[in-house]
Amino acid sequence: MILDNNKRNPSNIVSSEITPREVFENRRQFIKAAGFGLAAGALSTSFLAQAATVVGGETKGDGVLIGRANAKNQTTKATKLEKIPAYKKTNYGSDEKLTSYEDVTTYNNFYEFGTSKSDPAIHSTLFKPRPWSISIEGEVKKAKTISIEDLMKLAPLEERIYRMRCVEGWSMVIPWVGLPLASLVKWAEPTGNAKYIEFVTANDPKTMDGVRVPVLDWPYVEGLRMDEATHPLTLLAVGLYGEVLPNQNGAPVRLVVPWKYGFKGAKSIVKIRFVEKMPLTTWVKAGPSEYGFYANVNPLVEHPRWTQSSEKRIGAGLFAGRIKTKMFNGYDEVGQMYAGLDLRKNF
Ligand SMILES: Nc1nc2c(c(=O)[nH]1)N[C@H]1C(S)=C(S)[C@@H](COP(=O)(O)O)O[C@H]1N2
Ligand SMILES: [Mo]
Repeated sequence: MILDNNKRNPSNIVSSEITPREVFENRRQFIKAAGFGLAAGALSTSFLAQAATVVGGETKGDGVLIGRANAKNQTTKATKLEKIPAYKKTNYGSDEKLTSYEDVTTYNNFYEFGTSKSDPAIHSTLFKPRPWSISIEGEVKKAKTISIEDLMKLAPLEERIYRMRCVEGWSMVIPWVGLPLASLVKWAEPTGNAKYIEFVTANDPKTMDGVRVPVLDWPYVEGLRMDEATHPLTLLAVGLYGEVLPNQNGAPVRLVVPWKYGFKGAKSIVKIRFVEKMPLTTWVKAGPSEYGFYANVNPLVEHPRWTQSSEKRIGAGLFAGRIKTKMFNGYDEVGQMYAGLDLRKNF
């Protein structure tokens, strides 16, 4: 994954942050897609522009796509998002200084909308988070679907202020609104064979320019062990700052697992599968030596290309200096789930 640098361009990602074999595979896939999968007429300007940047062509500024709104005519303030009518406040993180709404909604990782931090806010305007439903499959008594409206009624919505630590070495403090994932798990009625949950996210090339480019193996998939999924800290977020989630933050519903690196927090979930075996997740597939299934925040396990012992708090200011990263991102109560597990091997 990418080191925090707003000005980096996508061509650098390919050369320096994905292993050569993956670059080769991706180029092959891309060439195949361009040659056979898609008729030339189906390629939008922005697809061509983005494809060119990712496959090693010229970057236009900060990887900005051609033929879409740009940062200047599309600010987050322009979008009036619906307030969440009722939710209860909690004590989680009540002593933390919040990251500003502006930073939370304009500095994002959501590669389906592009690989720059600014891309998701700019390029997610065509994405339609409603109507929405999640399909529940696999090791459950009966496969079923649930609408976003019904999901939001499974348990009282609560506001929880959580720290989020990205594997890239930056962090934020975000006031989420959501409900415990445990309440959905209960509603889903998993069978005794369900040992893990797989989360599959939206993959719509019509509204998500980024999925036309094989930087990751789409759709984005994440997973949790059953005890992690039902841990009281694990949240299905449907809002932030008291409003429904902006598209760039994973509307209409995303996972939040505060003791794990941010990439575990799958955005815009469309499918939840209960499974017996550990799911093969997107970042593990992309770089198994760099990203593990557990991905617990751990200052003692260095990323092969950078330190995990400290982090930059977004919005803290130019001279703020880095903060020491805490084991489990400071959520010590989860430690007991990993007793007997070698957290260096199971990183
Ligand atoms: N579907 C999807 N989910 C995703 C990602 C992504 O690229 N696609 N990026 C992840 C990463 S690396 C991080 S740090 C968080 C960022 O969440 P935020 O932009 O809401 O702060 O989302 C995670 N969820
Ligand atoms: Mo991340």
